[in-house]
Amino acid sequence: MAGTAGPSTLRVEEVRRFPNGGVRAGPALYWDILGLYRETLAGIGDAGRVDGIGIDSWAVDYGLLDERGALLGNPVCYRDSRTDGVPAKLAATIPDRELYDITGLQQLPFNTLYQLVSEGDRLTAAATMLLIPDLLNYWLTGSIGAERTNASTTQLYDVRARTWATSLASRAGIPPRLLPPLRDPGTIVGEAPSGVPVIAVGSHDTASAVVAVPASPGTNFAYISSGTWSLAGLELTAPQLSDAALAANFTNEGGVDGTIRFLRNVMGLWVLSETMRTWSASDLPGLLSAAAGSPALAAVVDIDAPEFLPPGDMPERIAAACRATGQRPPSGRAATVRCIVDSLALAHRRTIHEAATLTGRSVDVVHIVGGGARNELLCQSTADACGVPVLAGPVEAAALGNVLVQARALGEDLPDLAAMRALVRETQEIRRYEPRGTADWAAAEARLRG
Ligand code: LRH
Repeated sequence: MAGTAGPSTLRVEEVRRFPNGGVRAGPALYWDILGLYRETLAGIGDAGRVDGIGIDSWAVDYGLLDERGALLGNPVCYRDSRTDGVPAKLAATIPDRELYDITGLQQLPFNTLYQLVSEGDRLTAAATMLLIPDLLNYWLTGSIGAERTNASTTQLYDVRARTWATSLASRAGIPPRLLPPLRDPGTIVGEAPSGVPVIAVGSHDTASAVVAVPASPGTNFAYISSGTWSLAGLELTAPQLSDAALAANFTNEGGVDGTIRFLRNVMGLWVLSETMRTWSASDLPGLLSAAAGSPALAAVVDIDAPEFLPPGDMPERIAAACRATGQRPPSGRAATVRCIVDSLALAHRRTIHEAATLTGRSVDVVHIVGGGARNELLCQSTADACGVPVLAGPVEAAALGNVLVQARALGEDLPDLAAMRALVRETQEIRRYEPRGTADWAAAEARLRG
């Protein structure tokens, strides 16, 4: 994406798009990291003259470098099964309560901590671990470091001290030498070969996306960064590490300007994209409009159940989940898509209600940003399920948040998140969905329990 930010302008446009997905080779599911780097370079070329470059990507995944800075093996996709059983095993050494107290992170089997533990002996050859955006930054500039928002997703970062949790790493068998110096969003990483500065942004895509949530000052808002995942929760100024937050499996990820994203990973539109892959279908608008004509809440599943995490035949998994809870599985494509969207909206409702309860806050409006903001059925269903208005947009929130942080680093007058969000509000298309009281979401929630 190429973008412009400030003083009263904000826009991004796509200059290059390429597919990204796991590549299964032998027993493992990898990322094609060199292909991604090649396309990144080509995209930078396509963008023409720019004042800065900032890279954000999905969290948790990494490459290991040897002493010389050469990549040791291909980065593994977090949906790979190599961490199966690792969290339970590690809990015998580091109890969940203690781990949460230090890192504040939601237990997800693919957290970097568990992935590194599953590397075993391979770690002895490694000198450095770089998360995906840090790895691409290193290749572009030669500079090694760990941008803080993404570091906070590793479960190796002390959320209160804002440092690497080195003694925790040692206890888990991870050499602290792997953890590179931390850098803040807005600092200069180095120079690309063209001489353009490479700037650390909120390199965790969700951190960048939440920068661009167009919340008005003084409103009680929740957000959902909706794409492959739905990241649903609240913005706080300090981590919330209570027993109740641990039990509800909420995360405290670090945001731009020291904010905390108190949220849960909800399985997201991944389930729909995998369903379409199973069907070899590509007409998303057609499927969604057929789904809109299919009855609401006919069948719902717990979209957050672990069986929906790995790639595979989602329609079959959905049917099995319906049977297990005494519901008739959806029949046909329209009803299946309706079931996925309704189930996602139900998970949004549950998560936002929990976030409000756990923090003692009220939620008057839910912002949906990211690709899901384009999905009218999902936005309306989320408004209906949550019982509050949904403000949908911008779709390209992560790119906008990325560009805003770069612009500030380059001297644009965007002193804080409020100023950045005001610019998003003034310039981006945002659509409002009012809640309709036409379906019984509480009864649907009860059906999940069988
Ligand atoms: C969204 C995301 C999310 C992480 C997941 C691995 O793209 O970064 O915040 O939990 O990918």
